[in-house]
Amino acid sequence: LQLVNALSQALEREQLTVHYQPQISVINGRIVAAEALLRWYHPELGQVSPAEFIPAAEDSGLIIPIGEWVLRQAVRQARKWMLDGLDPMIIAVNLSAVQFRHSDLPNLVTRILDEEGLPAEYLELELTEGVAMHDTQNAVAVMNNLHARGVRMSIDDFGTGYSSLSQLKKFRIYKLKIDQSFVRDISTDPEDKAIVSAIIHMAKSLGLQTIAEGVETAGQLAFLREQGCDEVQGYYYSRPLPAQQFEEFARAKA
Ligand code: G
Ligand code: G
Ligand code: MN
Ligand code: NA
Repeated sequence: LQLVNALSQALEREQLTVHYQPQISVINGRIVAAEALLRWYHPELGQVSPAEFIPAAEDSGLIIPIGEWVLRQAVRQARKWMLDGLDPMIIAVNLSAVQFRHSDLPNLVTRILDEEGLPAEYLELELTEGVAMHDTQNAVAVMNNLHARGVRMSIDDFGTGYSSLSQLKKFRIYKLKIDQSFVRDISTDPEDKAIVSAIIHMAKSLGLQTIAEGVETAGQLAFLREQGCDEVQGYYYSRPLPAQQFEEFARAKA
């Protein structure tokens, strides 16, 4: 409850910020996208991880205003980078289950894109497997709606949930994000190698892109490249950065 009370004031007290982590093409090393990751600094609690406060935000309903704020910040930032002449890139925003099931989501997304002036094809929404697989029928309808509005969708933390191939086929997604728990030991663990390789090949045969999360070493990158993984994200390239630092990183890389 203390956490929820503090969180309910976080927006107006300007304690929330958004950091950005690059997603890099394996083929040419360019930044193809930036994932928006929420950060909360509370004067007494210190830095609180979203892994801790997102569940509380979902239970209390605070995720609706907070999620809207993150979406707007991220879309605004992407538009600003575009105007400032950075190479075009996609902005990826995490959606919680509660936001995804909220009936206003498709209209909200369109409204924010219009108001901030970002073409829909530059926005990607990351959904966890659990979100997509819970109430599949509704999930398919919402995805069709968002897809018709031109927004991309990806499946986050892929491999940790229970998606069946038949369900995956129905979803309007274009990318699978391979969970970092499988990526961590791919240089040494034969089972993780097999899992990651299988995900990449399955995705290819379904016409989906793949990105590996939590890439920290050159060895991991080499294996992923050899398997044909399209993109990588992780500390090997960059931690999530404040907007200004992300921009400097992007300019130095271009
Ligand atoms: O960035 P970090 O590793 O601390 O994030 C921890 C978890 O919080 C991750 O699962 C990430 O997807 C989630 N997260 C970060 N930002 C957001 C956000 O804006 N919305 C939602 N729903 N989840 C987020
Ligand atoms: O669940 P989601 O994939 O949205 O969460 C991404 C989380 O992973 C973020 O909190 C981010 O800070 C974290 N992260 C990003 N890159 C790395 C990495 O290379 N290693 C580790 N351990 N965590 C990472
Ligand atoms: Mn994510
Ligand atoms: Na993930």
